Amino acid sequence: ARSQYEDFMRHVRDHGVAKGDRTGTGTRSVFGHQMRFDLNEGFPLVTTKKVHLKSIILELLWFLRGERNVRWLQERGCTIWDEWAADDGDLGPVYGVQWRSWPTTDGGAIDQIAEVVQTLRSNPDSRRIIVSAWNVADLPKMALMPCHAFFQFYVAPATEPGGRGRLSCQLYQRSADIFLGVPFNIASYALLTHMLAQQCDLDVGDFIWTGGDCHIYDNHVEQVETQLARTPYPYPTLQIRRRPASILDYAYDDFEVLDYQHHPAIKAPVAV
Ligand code: THF
Repeated sequence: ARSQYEDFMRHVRDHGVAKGDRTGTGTRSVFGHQMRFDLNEGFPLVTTKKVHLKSIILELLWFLRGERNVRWLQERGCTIWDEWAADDGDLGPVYGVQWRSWPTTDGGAIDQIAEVVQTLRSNPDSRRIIVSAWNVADLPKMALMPCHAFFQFYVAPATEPGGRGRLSCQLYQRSADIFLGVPFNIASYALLTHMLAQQCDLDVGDFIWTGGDCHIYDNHVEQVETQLARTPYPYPTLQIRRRPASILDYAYDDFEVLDYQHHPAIKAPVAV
């Protein structure tokens, strides 16, 4: 349903327990929640506030480049990672590094994204099409441990001869900032699913979001009230303007979101 995100937010507001957290801000929190977005019913970009899709696209391209420094984002006007970066912009071996070059004990590196593409093409029935950012040995070196930590792809076979399979993705997010982060996280993985489907000649299926500690920060409560008083619009549509040569060759201008009807933006401080 188009109000899944808002229903989730309302549920945590009404039933969350008061809980302290690393940042010292304080939260209302629920442990464990799942949402399922059928990507054929529209692109799941939250409509009850304006969501800054440019930052979402740039962040995803930055992950796919295997970056660990915020400079590339800053040069493009995206500041969402600045709070956690060291003076030289470094974040340590965060998402991009683990996705593209998970270090092996013998000094090599594994490109988990390349392996996903290869497996989707050669063995779509596989139950091992997984990317993990949760590199236990590297966690102490990261500026922030991965929130969206582990994701799996699944191909439902074509239902008619000559038809296409349908690509679904499920994400496990250990920690979920419902007001600020979750709209970004949902749209980011929905986008990645569309890109991989295009690269592997598949249709899109579902994006399933699974959350661990799902929380509303105490300093977002007023913003949440504003948002929950609004009625969601139908989701927009994603268009990818060309088919790049590989999953690593997408550019910001390749993406267009059509008919994004939304309520006004709502500002909120991010807990660091
Ligand atoms: N830490 C916390 N507390 N919340 C998070 O959502 C979060 N992340 C990433 C890492 N640590 C986190 C960083 N991602 C915004 C959005 C995503 C972020 C960080 C900040 C943010 O401030 N969004 C504003 C402005 C958007 C913009 O400037 O482009 C917004 O209104 O949406 C979640 O993975």
